[in-house]
Amino acid sequence: MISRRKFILSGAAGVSALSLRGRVPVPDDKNTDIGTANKPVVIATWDFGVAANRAAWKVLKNGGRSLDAVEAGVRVPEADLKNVTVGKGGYPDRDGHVTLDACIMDEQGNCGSVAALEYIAHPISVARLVMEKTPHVMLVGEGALQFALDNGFKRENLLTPEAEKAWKEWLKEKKYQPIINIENTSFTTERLPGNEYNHDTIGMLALDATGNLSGACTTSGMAFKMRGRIGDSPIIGAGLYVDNEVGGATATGVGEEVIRTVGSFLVVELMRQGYPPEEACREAVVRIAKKKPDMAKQIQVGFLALNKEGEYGAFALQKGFSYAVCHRERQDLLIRGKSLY
Ligand code: SD4
Repeated sequence: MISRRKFILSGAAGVSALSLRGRVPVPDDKNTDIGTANKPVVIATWDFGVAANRAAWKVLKNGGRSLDAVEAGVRVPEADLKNVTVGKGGYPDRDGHVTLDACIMDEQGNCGSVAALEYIAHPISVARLVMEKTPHVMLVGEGALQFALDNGFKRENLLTPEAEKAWKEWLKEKKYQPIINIENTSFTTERLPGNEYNHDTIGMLALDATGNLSGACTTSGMAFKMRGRIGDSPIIGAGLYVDNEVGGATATGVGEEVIRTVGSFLVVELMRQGYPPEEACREAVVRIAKKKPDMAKQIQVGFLALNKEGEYGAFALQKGFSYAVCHRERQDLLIRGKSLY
């Protein structure tokens, strides 16, 4: 359990002069929830990112590779049975199956992904194996399960009694509609003061001591989703994208809207054009809002980004988005992300 006292709530963590590399003007909005850290640094979505960052930091502080750090980091919420949106203990689909999505990307542009994977508690490690041991990027469903079992992963029941109870409760009305931060529930980690909602996918980005970037993203997806539904989280370019020349980005929230905008790729490309991380995230959020203004007011989407210089930032549609940052000077840093609404 992490003490709330150790959390540092910050709206402008270590603001620095921003290095704009491109010609594209920065949007004139003055949100400056932007931080800079010397490498190594790791950032992750939501309050549970604090505990995940700690595991990643153990790798980074000893000069380890960012890829190893992000895998170790996101395995923490994957193993947390009280976390109902990632890994074992995640809420099932509408038919009662816990199906997990995850992807990982390294500094060389290698990537691996699994989607609709059942019975395996650590989909991120299966995704890494897809990246490293197969000529493919993505395995889904039965094939992903078979690959995991063939490679020594343990088959286990991922539906906890708590998640089953919540599913049976949901069955009474069967309301199939994404509601802002619906996945809120109790967590082992503390929350930001005033942050009622803590949910969703963990997306993590790390810059290691050698200056290499990697990212990971893992989720049980939208609670009580249709059987077969896959969100943005395992889709390279949507839920996660890393370009070692520029930076990385990851997404959380209603994946359909992230896929429609190829959100994480968009954020990275905006950073390539010179946008600082928070402004790049903001622009991606604004694009979603512009396309479907009415819907955008009712759903949550958040982006998180880290560039090659160790500058980081985030932006979301709705209030309540938080992200965790860890580097040499500041560990257990938790930041309330800015939002459009
Ligand atoms: C997804 N972005 O599957 C993930 C998590 C989620 O509401 O559904 N959140 O879309």
